[in-house]
Amino acid sequence: MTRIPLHQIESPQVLQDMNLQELEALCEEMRQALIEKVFQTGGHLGSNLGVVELLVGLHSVFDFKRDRLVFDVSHQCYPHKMLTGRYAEFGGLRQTGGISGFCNRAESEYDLLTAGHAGTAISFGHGIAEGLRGSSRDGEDPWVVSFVGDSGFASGVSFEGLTQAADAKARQIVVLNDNEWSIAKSVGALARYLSRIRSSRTLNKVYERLHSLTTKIPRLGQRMDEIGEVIRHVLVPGHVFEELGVNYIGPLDGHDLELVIDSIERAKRLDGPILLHFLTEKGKGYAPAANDPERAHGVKPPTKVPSPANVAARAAAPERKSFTALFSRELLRIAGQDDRVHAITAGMPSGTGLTKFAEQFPERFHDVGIAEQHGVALAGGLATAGKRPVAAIYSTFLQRGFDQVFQEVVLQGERVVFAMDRGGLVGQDGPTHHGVFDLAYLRALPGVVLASPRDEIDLARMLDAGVVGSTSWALRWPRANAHPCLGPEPEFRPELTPGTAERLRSGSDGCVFALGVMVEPALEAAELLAEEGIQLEVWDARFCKPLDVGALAAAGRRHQWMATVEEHALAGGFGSAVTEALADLGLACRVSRHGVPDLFVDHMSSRDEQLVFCGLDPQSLAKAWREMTVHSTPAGISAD
Ligand SMILES: Cc1ncc(C[n+]2csc(CCOP(=O)(O)OP(=O)(O)O)c2C)c(N)n1
Repeated sequence: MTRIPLHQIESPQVLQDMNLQELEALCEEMRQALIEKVFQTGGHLGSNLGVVELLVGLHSVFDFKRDRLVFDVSHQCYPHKMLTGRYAEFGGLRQTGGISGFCNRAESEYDLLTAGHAGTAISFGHGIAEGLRGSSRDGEDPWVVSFVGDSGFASGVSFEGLTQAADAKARQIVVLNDNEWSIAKSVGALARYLSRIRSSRTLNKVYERLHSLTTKIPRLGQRMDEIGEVIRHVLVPGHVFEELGVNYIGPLDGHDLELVIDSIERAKRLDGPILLHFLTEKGKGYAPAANDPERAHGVKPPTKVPSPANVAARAAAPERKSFTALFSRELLRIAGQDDRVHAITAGMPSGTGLTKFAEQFPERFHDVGIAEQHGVALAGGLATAGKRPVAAIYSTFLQRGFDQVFQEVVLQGERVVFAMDRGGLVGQDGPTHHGVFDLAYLRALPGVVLASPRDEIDLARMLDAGVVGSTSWALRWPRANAHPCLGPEPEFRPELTPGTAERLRSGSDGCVFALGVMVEPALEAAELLAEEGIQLEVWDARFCKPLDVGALAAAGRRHQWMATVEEHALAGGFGSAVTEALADLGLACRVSRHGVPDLFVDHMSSRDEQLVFCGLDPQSLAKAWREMTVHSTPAGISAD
């Protein structure tokens, strides 16, 4: 048949009728398309370039309407999206209203798990395999393929899934995409073990070729599966996995399409579970990515040419650095003064701002890989041994380590600083990555201090205070640039004693308590209203826990209405804490809470758009507060 070009592929089933040459040509076309498209919109490049042959191979062997495919993290699912009818939508990748950069159930029946957090594809896949056991009319249970990177594979939950799948003899294939990279280089003993196996690739290649040839000879093929295993054991070192009861095939060149297809076919003939170990090159086919896989993990969207008005506004405004860069700088300063300070990352040294720390203080730096649970427990242990650990974990990923925050840290009365970057809306990554639940899940823990800086100055001060704090501190900041100095210079700011807010503006028409970077739009909204004669009092709450109950009580008595502003879910967040406190005080002040509504906010082209969607921009806040003021009457004051 003549090869169907990529843009005409509406269903992956057409791959089953293509011959090897056609499939190889398709891979080439897909690789070029990936480079072209991802540079237009931004997105994950390196991992996707590395898995083209694996996904073409899988879709040409399996019909994933009958069988099932589950991605781990799923940032490497672009080739899968291209093959499952979404090629034409790549112009809108990660943009408002466009397709997601991750698998998304709402987009396609081929996306089974709306994923973004690593380590779960084997467990989730195992659940599907168990759920489908005995479901097929033809007596053959469907296969479930879990597609996992080497770093996600090394996370604890992957092994929890694998050991159970082995016990249950699940009809499950784990495709291990081993490119030796997480976002940074993969770490840990398992990575070393995989690299030992990797060194046997030449011997294994000889075996695979032999095997591939013999399977083409009728009758010998079946036998070869059996004798092959014996030969392979002689050629290739023993494998931990087989001892666990998992059939292991590999290591295999994941860019040799013929080999990829043959080995998937072979896996189908074995009993599950099977681990198919492929070696791939992150960034394959794009030299700059292959030469620097960490940088090519994600590609930024092209910067738009700013309008002349924006250029002028930017030149007039003080320069802003990212919170990540500022945290990086301040932690280096503090660690230079206090050698008890250790830093922990869960596989994300650059994203969390710890690259320089790792260079400068290697003996005090701990990259635990995608293992937040372990990382937090480790922090508890370090604190017990007299250190001052700073666990730099994105808000969304700290969810994984919540139980360790509870038991190994807070219950022990240990002092750990949690530095939660991406505490807020994240723009293009979308719902799996928004850090909008941390206040809710940490607020319930007795004794934790929850703080959020409004600007560069308070970031440094909060970090200083947290590191010498008498309890654990959790600091949150969003994916944003920090105002260099919002409000008074540091020497005129009140001490950062937990449970104290700072008043930044006076007014008698209503009172606003904002947290973290939301102080800025709150002040801007207040300025907009001041032009109309409405004067608002504005506070930087600084702490979500403990709250400044004294300031709240006084404000609740003085004002007709109050408002809270947070870049966090309204359910259980800062506004909830404030209304609880007012209720405890017996104050029935009207409170308007502004934050992320009770839904999963879609990915959008930018965080700013999401803030507008949530009504967290100055104009929306001003509109809400204008209405509050207009509808409030002195008689409406219900305080005692
Ligand atoms: C629980 C969790 N922690 C951290 C991350 C951040 N993260 C996204 S991709 C990635 C690296 C994934 O590496 P690997 O699993 O080897 O897949 P590859 O990109 O190499 O294909 C990390 C650490 C995450 N997605 N989930």
